[in-house]
Amino acid sequence: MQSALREKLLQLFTQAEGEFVSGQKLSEVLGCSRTAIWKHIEDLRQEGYELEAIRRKGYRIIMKPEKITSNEIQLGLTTNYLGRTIHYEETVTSTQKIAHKLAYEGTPEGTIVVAEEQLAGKGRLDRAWHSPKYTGIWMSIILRPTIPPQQAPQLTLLAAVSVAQAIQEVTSIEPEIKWPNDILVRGKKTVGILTELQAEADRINSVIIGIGINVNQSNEDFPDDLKHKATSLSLEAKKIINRAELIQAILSKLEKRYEEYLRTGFLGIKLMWEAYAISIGKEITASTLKGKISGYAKGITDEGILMLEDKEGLIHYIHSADIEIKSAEEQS
Ligand code: BT5
Repeated sequence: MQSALREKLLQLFTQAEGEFVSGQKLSEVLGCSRTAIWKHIEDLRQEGYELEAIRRKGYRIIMKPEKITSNEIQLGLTTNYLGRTIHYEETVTSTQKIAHKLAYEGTPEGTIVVAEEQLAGKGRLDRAWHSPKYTGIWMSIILRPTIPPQQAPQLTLLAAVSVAQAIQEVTSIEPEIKWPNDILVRGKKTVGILTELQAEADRINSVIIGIGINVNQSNEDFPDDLKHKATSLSLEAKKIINRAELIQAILSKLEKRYEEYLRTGFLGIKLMWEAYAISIGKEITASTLKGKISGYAKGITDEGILMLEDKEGLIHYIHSADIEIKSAEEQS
């Protein structure tokens, strides 16, 4: 089905809020025959929409599919370019992999890749990201900022702020950010962000921001090794969350924050980030590729680098690490 027509049809059903829309009205508004409408309805059924048809009354929507469709993301999207090109797939190895290929081929800035399931979802340092079907948001976003490659880690913090703001807006949950890329709810990991680059020594070609969000998983959906340290928004908010709506909110916040960042620099993002930060002002251990350092997390620099003060009062500038926050009892 033509996507504009499909969008209009879904819009009519959405406006009807579960009430019947007559075949007559559908064919008038969409400008096609009633037989054509019937065919479009069949197409929607194929996609997993549950529609009821009653003679003389028309059609009504009973259930939208569990799937996120590109249309649902685009319907009501308020951005100028983020999410205006969508690559949606049912099952992928990793959305990052597809996004890398698209970026290399020159896809427009703001292109997103969204999948229902990842068979080889990636975390940092080749760790695995658990991405079961229909439950989460597994999304990669392609940006082409004109910033030096060394500043790219700032985009991880920018993305974390945008996702945290969107979560707060859509679910009323108050998330927390653990430097650099984790979003936690009540101390449990709910979101992971992976920023990857296609760059030359002094210029960025593309930044691929991978965002993984546990949205509607129940406790049983998590493997044993994650059960105690991960949670989903739905478990925390105690209701099912509309994934398409959350994607829209993320894209909207991210575009705003990104535009501000390109115009005015990192400082504004830093202030917003600090409002969510839980790892600052605490005793932490940072595991870096060079080894572990323990100390007091003083804050982040104006560039987004973590400052850790060790027992001797020496400040370590940490560009990338896994952070463990010492428990309340261990804090001195
Ligand atoms: C991250 O890595 O947190 C970045 C995750 C990025 C995932 C997105 S999904 C869309 C895009 N496509 C991809 O293939 N990836 C991106 P890191 O900080 O290294 O954390 C990884 C660790 O988090 C794992 O070793 C597990 O301990 C834990 N983990 C794995 N899956 C999880 C999940 N669903 N929820 C919470 N924790 C998880």
